[in-house]
Amino acid sequence: MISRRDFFKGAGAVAVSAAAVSRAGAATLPEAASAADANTQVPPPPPNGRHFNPVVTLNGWSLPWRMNNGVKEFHLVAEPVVRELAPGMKANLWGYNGQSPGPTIEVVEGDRVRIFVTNRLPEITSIHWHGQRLPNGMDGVTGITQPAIAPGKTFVYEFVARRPGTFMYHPHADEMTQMAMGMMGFWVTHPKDPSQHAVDRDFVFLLNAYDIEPGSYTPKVNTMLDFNLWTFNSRVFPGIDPLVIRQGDKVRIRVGNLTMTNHPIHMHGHEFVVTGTDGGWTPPGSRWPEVTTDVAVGQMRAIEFTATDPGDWALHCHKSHHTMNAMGHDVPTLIGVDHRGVAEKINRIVPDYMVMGEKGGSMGGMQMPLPENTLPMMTGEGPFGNVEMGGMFTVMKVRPGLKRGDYRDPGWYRHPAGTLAYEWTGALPEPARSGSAGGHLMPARGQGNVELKVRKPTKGHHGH
Ligand SMILES: [Cu+2]
Repeated sequence: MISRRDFFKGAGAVAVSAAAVSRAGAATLPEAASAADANTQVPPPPPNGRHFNPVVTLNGWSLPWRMNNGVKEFHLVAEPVVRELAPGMKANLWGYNGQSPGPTIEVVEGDRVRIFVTNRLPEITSIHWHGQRLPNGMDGVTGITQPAIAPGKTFVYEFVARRPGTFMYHPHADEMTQMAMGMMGFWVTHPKDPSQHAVDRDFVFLLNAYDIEPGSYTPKVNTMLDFNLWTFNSRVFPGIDPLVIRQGDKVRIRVGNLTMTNHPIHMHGHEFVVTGTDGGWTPPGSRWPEVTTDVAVGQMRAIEFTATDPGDWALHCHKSHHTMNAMGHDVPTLIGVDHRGVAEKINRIVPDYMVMGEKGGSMGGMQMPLPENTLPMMTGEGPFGNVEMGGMFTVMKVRPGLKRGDYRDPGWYRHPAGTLAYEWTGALPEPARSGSAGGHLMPARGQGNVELKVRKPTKGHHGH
Protein backbone atom coordinates (compact mmCIF):
# COMPACT_ATOMS: atom_id res chain seq x y z
CA MET A 1 0.00 0.00 0.00
CA ILE A 2 1.05 3.55 -0.57
CA SER A 3 2.22 5.25 2.55
CA ARG A 4 2.60 8.96 2.55
CA ARG A 5 5.72 10.41 3.98
CA ASP A 6 6.01 14.08 4.62
CA PHE A 7 9.63 14.56 3.80
CA PHE A 8 9.43 18.26 4.09
CA LYS A 9 6.98 20.06 6.31
CA GLY A 10 8.36 23.48 5.60
CA ALA A 11 9.57 24.90 2.35
CA GLY A 12 12.63 26.22 4.14
CA ALA A 13 13.95 22.70 4.56
CA VAL A 14 14.82 22.43 0.90
CA ALA A 15 16.68 24.58 -1.51
CA VAL A 16 14.46 24.99 -4.55
CA SER A 17 16.75 25.37 -7.48
CA ALA A 18 17.04 28.02 -10.10
CA ALA A 19 15.28 25.73 -12.56
CA ALA A 20 11.92 26.58 -11.03
CA VAL A 21 9.64 28.23 -13.53
CA SER A 22 6.65 29.11 -11.38
CA ARG A 23 8.42 30.06 -8.20
CA ALA A 24 5.26 31.33 -6.55
CA GLY A 25 3.42 28.06 -7.23
CA ALA A 26 6.39 26.13 -5.92
CA ALA A 27 6.38 27.69 -2.48
CA THR A 28 5.57 24.37 -0.84
CA LEU A 29 6.32 20.86 -1.89
CA PRO A 30 3.68 18.25 -2.65
CA GLU A 31 3.85 15.06 -0.62
CA ALA A 32 6.24 12.39 -1.83
CA ALA A 33 4.11 9.26 -1.71
CA SER A 34 6.07 6.07 -1.28
CA ALA A 35 5.44 2.37 -1.82
CA ALA A 36 7.27 -0.38 0.00
CA ASP A 37 6.07 -3.62 -1.57
CA ALA A 38 6.05 -5.04 -5.07
CA ASN A 39 2.34 -5.78 -5.38
CA THR A 40 0.50 -4.52 -8.43
CA GLN A 41 -1.55 -1.58 -7.14
CA VAL A 42 -4.51 -0.80 -9.37
CA PRO A 43 -4.99 2.97 -9.28
CA PRO A 44 -8.42 4.44 -8.46
CA PRO A 45 -10.11 6.74 -10.99
CA PRO A 46 -8.44 10.16 -10.92
CA PRO A 47 -9.77 12.19 -7.94
CA ASN A 48 -9.39 15.52 -9.71
CA GLY A 49 -8.21 17.07 -12.94
CA ARG A 50 -9.42 15.74 -16.27
CA HIS A 51 -10.76 12.19 -16.35
CA PHE A 52 -8.66 9.35 -17.78
CA ASN A 53 -8.64 5.58 -17.69
CA PRO A 54 -5.67 4.69 -15.44
CA VAL A 55 -3.08 2.12 -16.46
CA VAL A 56 -2.09 -0.87 -14.33
CA THR A 57 1.63 -0.99 -13.58
CA LEU A 58 2.80 -4.59 -13.30
CA ASN A 59 4.24 -5.04 -9.78
CA GLY A 60 4.07 -1.29 -9.35
CA TRP A 61 1.88 1.72 -8.78
CA SER A 62 0.93 5.20 -10.02
CA LEU A 63 2.12 8.35 -8.30
CA PRO A 64 -0.57 10.53 -6.65
CA TRP A 65 -0.48 14.24 -7.46
CA ARG A 66 -1.62 17.54 -6.08
CA MET A 67 -3.60 20.09 -8.10
CA ASN A 68 -2.16 23.55 -7.50
CA ASN A 69 -3.89 26.37 -9.38
CA GLY A 70 -4.55 24.10 -12.31
CA VAL A 71 -1.05 22.61 -12.32
CA LYS A 72 -0.63 18.91 -11.66
CA GLU A 73 2.23 18.59 -9.17
CA PHE A 74 4.23 15.44 -8.47
CA HIS A 75 7.16 14.78 -6.17
CA LEU A 76 9.78 12.20 -7.04
CA VAL A 77 12.50 11.30 -4.55
CA ALA A 78 15.59 9.62 -6.00
CA GLU A 79 16.87 7.31 -3.26
CA PRO A 80 18.40 3.93 -2.44
CA VAL A 81 15.73 1.21 -2.21
CA VAL A 82 15.58 -2.50 -1.51
CA ARG A 83 13.62 -4.39 -4.17
CA GLU A 84 12.60 -8.00 -3.87
CA LEU A 85 13.20 -9.42 -7.37
CA ALA A 86 11.25 -12.57 -6.50
CA PRO A 87 10.57 -14.33 -3.20
CA GLY A 88 13.99 -15.43 -1.96
CA MET A 89 16.07 -12.65 -3.46
CA LYS A 90 16.46 -9.00 -2.61
CA ALA A 91 18.58 -6.39 -4.32
CA ASN A 92 20.05 -3.10 -3.19
CA LEU A 93 18.91 -0.75 -5.93
CA TRP A 94 18.41 2.93 -6.54
CA GLY A 95 14.94 4.10 -7.49
CA TYR A 96 12.23 6.60 -6.73
CA ASN A 97 9.79 6.89 -3.84
CA GLY A 98 10.68 3.56 -2.28
CA GLN A 99 10.66 1.47 -5.44
CA SER A 100 12.54 0.50 -8.56
CA PRO A 101 11.20 1.23 -11.08
CA GLY A 102 9.73 4.40 -9.65
CA PRO A 103 5.98 5.01 -9.74
CA THR A 104 4.16 5.52 -13.04
CA ILE A 105 3.23 9.12 -13.76
CA GLU A 106 -0.16 9.54 -15.46
CA VAL A 107 -1.28 12.84 -16.93
CA VAL A 108 -3.69 14.05 -19.60
CA GLU A 109 -2.80 15.65 -22.90
CA GLY A 110 -2.66 19.39 -22.34
CA ASP A 111 -1.99 19.14 -18.59
CA ARG A 112 0.56 21.56 -17.18
CA VAL A 113 2.79 19.35 -15.08
CA ARG A 114 5.25 20.35 -12.35
CA ILE A 115 7.54 17.67 -10.98
CA PHE A 116 9.72 18.21 -7.93
CA VAL A 117 12.75 15.95 -7.92
CA THR A 118 14.61 15.52 -4.64
CA ASN A 119 17.99 13.82 -4.72
CA ARG A 120 18.62 11.49 -1.77
CA LEU A 121 21.36 9.56 -3.56
CA PRO A 122 25.03 9.75 -2.57
CA GLU A 123 25.81 11.35 -5.96
CA ILE A 124 24.43 13.84 -8.48
CA THR A 125 21.42 13.04 -10.65
CA SER A 126 18.86 14.53 -13.07
CA ILE A 127 15.72 13.28 -14.80
CA HIS A 128 15.17 13.06 -18.52
CA TRP A 129 11.54 12.83 -19.65
CA HIS A 130 12.10 10.28 -22.41
CA GLY A 131 9.99 10.98 -25.51
CA GLN A 132 8.31 14.19 -24.33
CA ARG A 133 7.99 17.39 -26.29
CA LEU A 134 9.10 20.06 -23.85
CA PRO A 135 11.17 23.22 -23.52
CA ASN A 136 14.83 22.36 -23.97
CA GLY A 137 15.75 23.46 -20.46
CA MET A 138 13.36 20.83 -19.01
CA ASP A 139 14.96 17.91 -20.88
CA GLY A 140 17.08 16.83 -17.92
CA VAL A 141 20.48 16.27 -19.53
CA THR A 142 23.13 17.07 -16.94
CA GLY A 143 25.69 19.52 -18.21
CA ILE A 144 23.80 20.25 -21.44
CA THR A 145 20.40 21.57 -20.40
CA GLN A 146 20.83 21.96 -16.64
CA PRO A 147 23.34 21.68 -13.82
CA ALA A 148 23.30 18.36 -11.97
CA ILE A 149 21.00 17.95 -8.97
CA ALA A 150 23.44 17.64 -6.07
CA PRO A 151 22.74 15.25 -3.19
CA GLY A 152 20.18 16.80 -0.86
CA LYS A 153 18.89 19.29 -3.46
CA THR A 154 15.49 19.53 -5.12
CA PHE A 155 14.92 20.65 -8.71
CA VAL A 156 11.64 21.55 -10.36
CA TYR A 157 10.65 20.54 -13.88
CA GLU A 158 7.61 22.10 -15.51
CA PHE A 159 6.09 21.61 -18.93
CA VAL A 160 2.84 20.93 -20.77
CA ALA A 161 2.24 17.27 -21.64
CA ARG A 162 1.67 18.05 -25.31
CA ARG A 163 1.58 14.65 -26.94
CA PRO A 164 -0.53 11.69 -25.76
CA GLY A 165 1.33 8.40 -25.66
CA THR A 166 3.76 6.15 -23.86
CA PHE A 167 6.89 7.57 -22.25
CA MET A 168 9.58 6.86 -19.66
CA TYR A 169 11.75 8.78 -17.24
CA HIS A 170 15.33 8.06 -16.25
CA PRO A 171 18.47 9.96 -15.21
CA HIS A 172 20.89 11.62 -17.60
CA ALA A 173 23.69 11.74 -15.01
CA ASP A 174 26.21 8.95 -14.35
CA GLU A 175 23.88 6.98 -16.57
CA MET A 176 25.54 3.62 -16.66
CA THR A 177 25.55 3.44 -12.86
CA GLN A 178 22.12 4.90 -12.29
CA MET A 179 20.32 2.80 -14.91
CA ALA A 180 22.21 -0.32 -13.80
CA MET A 181 20.98 0.43 -10.28
CA GLY A 182 17.35 0.58 -11.42
CA MET A 183 16.59 4.28 -11.78
CA MET A 184 13.69 4.53 -14.21
CA GLY A 185 9.95 4.89 -14.37
CA PHE A 186 6.97 4.82 -16.71
CA TRP A 187 5.01 7.83 -17.93
CA VAL A 188 1.64 7.77 -19.70
CA THR A 189 0.03 10.85 -21.24
CA HIS A 190 -3.64 9.98 -21.77
CA PRO A 191 -5.61 11.55 -24.64
CA LYS A 192 -7.89 14.50 -23.79
CA ASP A 193 -10.91 12.50 -24.88
CA PRO A 194 -10.99 9.34 -22.68
CA SER A 195 -12.98 7.50 -25.37
CA GLN A 196 -10.04 7.87 -27.76
CA HIS A 197 -7.90 4.69 -27.82
CA ALA A 198 -10.04 3.37 -24.94
CA VAL A 199 -9.39 -0.21 -23.81
CA ASP A 200 -10.71 -2.31 -20.94
CA ARG A 201 -7.28 -3.13 -19.46
CA ASP A 202 -4.12 -1.15 -20.00
CA PHE A 203 -0.94 -2.71 -18.54
CA VAL A 204 2.51 -1.10 -18.42
CA PHE A 205 5.98 -2.36 -17.54
CA LEU A 206 9.61 -1.56 -18.18
CA LEU A 207 12.21 -4.05 -19.32
CA ASN A 208 15.28 -3.75 -17.14
CA ALA A 209 18.31 -5.88 -16.37
CA TYR A 210 20.77 -6.36 -13.53
CA ASP A 211 24.05 -8.11 -12.96
CA ILE A 212 23.98 -9.39 -9.40
CA GLU A 213 26.38 -12.17 -8.53
CA PRO A 214 24.84 -15.02 -6.56
CA GLY A 215 25.51 -14.33 -2.91
CA SER A 216 25.58 -10.56 -3.32
CA TYR A 217 22.91 -7.85 -3.18
CA THR A 218 24.18 -4.94 -5.24
CA PRO A 219 24.27 -4.89 -9.06
CA LYS A 220 27.63 -4.65 -10.77
CA VAL A 221 27.29 -1.28 -12.44
CA ASN A 222 30.09 -1.66 -14.97
CA THR A 223 28.46 -4.57 -16.77
CA MET A 224 27.74 -3.67 -20.38
CA LEU A 225 26.14 -6.76 -21.89
CA ASP A 226 26.40 -9.82 -19.70
CA PHE A 227 23.56 -9.17 -17.28
CA ASN A 228 22.21 -12.18 -15.38
CA LEU A 229 18.78 -10.97 -14.22
CA TRP A 230 16.31 -9.96 -16.93
CA THR A 231 13.25 -8.35 -15.45
CA PHE A 232 9.81 -6.83 -16.00
CA ASN A 233 9.67 -3.86 -13.62
CA SER A 234 12.60 -5.24 -11.60
CA ARG A 235 10.83 -8.55 -10.96
CA VAL A 236 11.71 -11.98 -12.32
CA PHE A 237 9.36 -14.91 -12.84
CA PRO A 238 7.81 -16.32 -10.69
CA GLY A 239 7.90 -12.98 -8.83
CA ILE A 240 6.15 -11.20 -11.72
CA ASP A 241 2.39 -10.82 -11.30
CA PRO A 242 0.14 -12.31 -13.99
CA LEU A 243 -1.81 -10.06 -16.33
CA VAL A 244 -5.39 -10.82 -15.30
CA ILE A 245 -7.83 -10.27 -18.17
CA ARG A 246 -11.56 -10.82 -18.63
CA GLN A 247 -12.41 -12.84 -21.73
CA GLY A 248 -13.60 -10.45 -24.41
CA ASP A 249 -11.68 -7.49 -22.98
CA LYS A 250 -9.83 -5.17 -25.28
CA VAL A 251 -6.33 -5.11 -23.85
CA ARG A 252 -3.34 -2.83 -24.25
CA ILE A 253 0.14 -3.69 -23.00
CA ARG A 254 2.77 -0.93 -23.07
CA VAL A 255 6.41 -1.92 -22.80
CA GLY A 256 9.47 0.31 -22.49
CA ASN A 257 13.04 -0.97 -22.81
CA LEU A 258 15.78 0.53 -20.65
CA THR A 259 18.20 -2.39 -20.91
CA MET A 260 21.23 -2.54 -23.19
CA THR A 261 19.80 -5.10 -25.64
CA ASN A 262 16.59 -5.69 -27.56
CA HIS A 263 13.78 -7.94 -26.33
CA PRO A 264 11.38 -9.74 -28.67
CA ILE A 265 8.23 -9.82 -26.55
CA HIS A 266 6.17 -12.84 -27.52
CA MET A 267 2.51 -13.54 -26.71
CA HIS A 268 0.85 -16.94 -26.74
CA GLY A 269 -2.70 -17.71 -27.84
CA HIS A 270 -3.55 -14.37 -29.44
CA GLU A 271 -2.27 -12.06 -32.12
CA PHE A 272 -1.92 -8.35 -31.52
CA VAL A 273 -1.20 -5.17 -33.42
CA VAL A 274 1.35 -2.51 -32.51
CA THR A 275 -0.75 0.57 -31.86
CA GLY A 276 1.86 2.83 -30.30
CA THR A 277 5.56 3.51 -30.73
CA ASP A 278 7.98 6.13 -29.48
CA GLY A 279 6.49 8.52 -32.00
CA GLY A 280 2.90 8.16 -30.80
CA TRP A 281 -0.15 6.23 -31.97
CA THR A 282 0.32 4.27 -35.18
CA PRO A 283 -2.20 5.11 -37.93
CA PRO A 284 -4.70 2.19 -38.19
CA GLY A 285 -3.78 1.66 -41.85
CA SER A 286 -0.17 0.96 -40.88
CA ARG A 287 -0.89 -1.91 -38.48
CA TRP A 288 -0.42 -5.61 -39.11
CA PRO A 289 -0.92 -8.63 -36.86
CA GLU A 290 2.01 -10.03 -34.88
CA VAL A 291 2.67 -12.50 -32.09
CA THR A 292 6.11 -11.09 -31.29
CA THR A 293 7.24 -7.49 -31.24
CA ASP A 294 10.84 -6.52 -30.81
CA VAL A 295 11.35 -3.69 -28.37
CA ALA A 296 14.75 -2.20 -29.13
CA VAL A 297 16.96 -0.33 -26.70
CA GLY A 298 15.37 2.91 -25.54
CA GLN A 299 12.08 2.13 -27.32
CA MET A 300 8.47 1.93 -26.24
CA ARG A 301 5.74 -0.20 -27.81
CA ALA A 302 1.99 -0.36 -27.18
CA ILE A 303 0.33 -3.55 -28.37
CA GLU A 304 -3.42 -4.23 -28.46
CA PHE A 305 -5.61 -7.28 -28.87
CA THR A 306 -8.99 -8.67 -27.90
CA ALA A 307 -8.66 -11.46 -25.35
CA THR A 308 -10.87 -13.98 -27.10
CA ASP A 309 -9.47 -17.21 -25.70
CA PRO A 310 -9.57 -18.22 -22.04
CA GLY A 311 -6.50 -19.86 -20.53
CA ASP A 312 -3.07 -19.23 -19.03
CA TRP A 313 -1.09 -17.74 -21.90
CA ALA A 314 2.65 -17.11 -21.62
CA LEU A 315 3.96 -13.60 -22.31
CA HIS A 316 7.74 -13.47 -22.42
CA CYS A 317 10.94 -12.31 -24.05
CA HIS A 318 11.87 -14.82 -26.73
CA LYS A 319 15.63 -14.68 -26.04
CA SER A 320 15.97 -17.92 -24.14
CA HIS A 321 18.67 -16.61 -21.80
CA HIS A 322 16.30 -13.83 -20.81
CA THR A 323 13.81 -16.32 -19.42
CA MET A 324 16.41 -17.62 -16.98
CA ASN A 325 17.68 -16.22 -13.75
CA ALA A 326 21.22 -15.86 -12.40
CA MET A 327 23.92 -18.38 -13.37
CA GLY A 328 22.28 -19.09 -16.72
CA HIS A 329 25.38 -18.23 -18.71
CA ASP A 330 28.09 -20.27 -17.06
CA VAL A 331 26.78 -23.79 -17.33
CA PRO A 332 28.34 -26.23 -19.82
CA THR A 333 26.10 -27.82 -22.44
CA LEU A 334 26.46 -31.59 -22.32
CA ILE A 335 23.38 -32.74 -24.20
CA GLY A 336 23.78 -36.33 -25.34
CA VAL A 337 26.43 -37.20 -22.78
CA ASP A 338 25.58 -39.88 -20.30
CA HIS A 339 26.48 -38.53 -16.90
CA ARG A 340 25.16 -41.29 -14.70
CA GLY A 341 27.32 -41.35 -11.63
CA VAL A 342 29.81 -38.84 -13.01
CA ALA A 343 28.26 -35.68 -11.62
CA GLU A 344 28.40 -36.99 -8.08
CA LYS A 345 32.09 -37.77 -8.43
CA ILE A 346 32.85 -34.36 -9.96
CA ASN A 347 30.81 -32.68 -7.27
CA ARG A 348 33.22 -33.96 -4.64
CA ILE A 349 35.94 -31.93 -6.33
CA VAL A 350 33.93 -29.06 -7.89
CA PRO A 351 30.92 -28.42 -5.64
CA ASP A 352 29.19 -26.07 -8.12
CA TYR A 353 29.38 -28.46 -11.06
CA MET A 354 26.12 -29.40 -12.69
CA VAL A 355 25.11 -30.75 -16.03
CA MET A 356 22.55 -29.55 -18.55
CA GLY A 357 20.49 -31.71 -20.84
CA GLU A 358 21.33 -34.86 -18.96
CA LYS A 359 19.47 -37.86 -20.30
CA GLY A 360 15.82 -37.61 -19.45
CA GLY A 361 16.30 -34.46 -17.40
CA SER A 362 16.53 -30.76 -18.06
CA MET A 363 17.59 -27.60 -16.35
CA GLY A 364 14.31 -27.28 -14.50
CA GLY A 365 14.92 -30.60 -12.79
CA MET A 366 18.40 -29.81 -11.57
CA GLN A 367 19.08 -29.63 -7.91
CA MET A 368 22.09 -27.90 -6.51
CA PRO A 369 22.73 -25.94 -3.36
CA LEU A 370 22.25 -22.22 -4.01
CA PRO A 371 24.40 -19.50 -2.55
CA GLU A 372 22.71 -16.97 -0.31
CA ASN A 373 20.40 -14.42 -1.99
CA THR A 374 20.00 -15.79 -5.49
CA LEU A 375 17.33 -17.66 -7.41
CA PRO A 376 17.28 -20.93 -9.27
CA MET A 377 17.70 -20.38 -13.00
CA MET A 378 14.24 -21.72 -13.74
CA THR A 379 12.06 -21.85 -10.81
CA GLY A 380 8.37 -21.32 -11.42
CA GLU A 381 5.98 -24.07 -10.37
CA GLY A 382 2.84 -24.54 -12.49
CA PRO A 383 -0.15 -26.84 -12.16
CA PHE A 384 1.66 -29.53 -14.19
CA GLY A 385 5.12 -29.19 -12.66
CA ASN A 386 8.16 -27.01 -13.11
CA VAL A 387 7.71 -24.17 -15.60
CA GLU A 388 11.44 -24.15 -16.42
CA MET A 389 11.42 -20.40 -16.87
CA GLY A 390 12.53 -17.35 -14.96
CA GLY A 391 13.39 -13.78 -15.88
CA MET A 392 11.23 -11.96 -18.43
CA PHE A 393 8.31 -14.37 -18.34
CA THR A 394 4.79 -14.04 -17.07
CA VAL A 395 1.29 -15.35 -17.78
CA MET A 396 -1.83 -13.68 -19.13
CA LYS A 397 -4.76 -15.22 -17.29
CA VAL A 398 -7.80 -14.79 -19.52
CA ARG A 399 -11.04 -15.79 -17.79
CA PRO A 400 -14.73 -15.34 -18.57
CA GLY A 401 -16.94 -13.38 -16.24
CA LEU A 402 -14.36 -11.36 -14.28
CA LYS A 403 -15.63 -8.11 -12.86
CA ARG A 404 -14.49 -4.89 -14.48
CA GLY A 405 -11.43 -3.73 -12.57
CA ASP A 406 -10.85 -7.12 -10.92
CA TYR A 407 -7.16 -7.95 -11.23
CA ARG A 408 -6.96 -10.62 -8.54
CA ASP A 409 -5.10 -13.78 -9.53
CA PRO A 410 -7.84 -16.29 -10.50
CA GLY A 411 -5.52 -19.29 -9.98
CA TRP A 412 -4.52 -21.75 -12.68
CA TYR A 413 -6.77 -22.41 -15.67
CA ARG A 414 -8.96 -25.53 -15.62
CA HIS A 415 -8.93 -26.99 -19.09
CA PRO A 416 -12.29 -28.21 -20.42
CA ALA A 417 -12.40 -31.92 -21.25
CA GLY A 418 -10.81 -32.70 -24.58
CA THR A 419 -8.70 -29.52 -24.70
CA LEU A 420 -5.55 -30.69 -22.93
CA ALA A 421 -2.53 -32.34 -24.54
CA TYR A 422 -2.26 -35.93 -23.39
CA GLU A 423 0.07 -38.89 -23.47
CA TRP A 424 -0.25 -41.40 -26.30
CA THR A 425 -0.37 -44.87 -24.81
CA GLY A 426 -1.19 -46.90 -27.96
CA ALA A 427 1.19 -48.91 -30.10
CA LEU A 428 4.33 -47.22 -31.44
CA PRO A 429 5.17 -48.69 -34.83
CA GLU A 430 8.80 -48.42 -35.97
CA PRO A 431 9.08 -45.50 -38.39
CA ALA A 432 9.74 -46.50 -41.99
CA ARG A 433 13.32 -45.54 -42.83
CA SER A 434 14.49 -44.80 -46.31
CA GLY A 435 16.86 -47.44 -47.64
CA SER A 436 17.92 -45.27 -50.51
CA ALA A 437 18.96 -42.03 -48.78
CA GLY A 438 17.91 -39.18 -51.10
CA GLY A 439 16.14 -41.48 -53.57
CA HIS A 440 17.16 -41.51 -57.22
CA LEU A 441 18.85 -38.12 -56.95
CA MET A 442 21.27 -39.16 -54.23
CA PRO A 443 21.29 -42.96 -53.95
CA ALA A 444 22.82 -44.33 -50.80
CA ARG A 445 26.26 -45.85 -51.05
CA GLY A 446 28.37 -47.85 -48.67
CA GLN A 447 25.45 -49.19 -46.72
CA GLY A 448 26.30 -51.30 -43.76
CA ASN A 449 29.44 -50.70 -41.82
CA VAL A 450 29.79 -46.97 -41.87
CA GLU A 451 32.87 -46.12 -39.93
CA LEU A 452 34.80 -42.94 -39.38
CA LYS A 453 38.45 -43.65 -40.04
CA VAL A 454 41.00 -41.20 -38.82
CA ARG A 455 44.40 -41.47 -40.39
CA LYS A 456 47.15 -39.96 -38.41
CA PRO A 457 50.42 -38.93 -40.01
CA THR A 458 52.96 -41.69 -39.58
CA LYS A 459 56.02 -40.09 -41.11
CA GLY A 460 56.45 -37.03 -38.95
CA HIS A 461 55.55 -33.45 -39.72
CA HIS A 462 57.99 -32.44 -42.45
CA GLY A 463 56.91 -29.91 -44.92
CA HIS A 464 55.39 -27.47 -42.49
CU1 LIG B 1 15.00 -10.35 -23.68
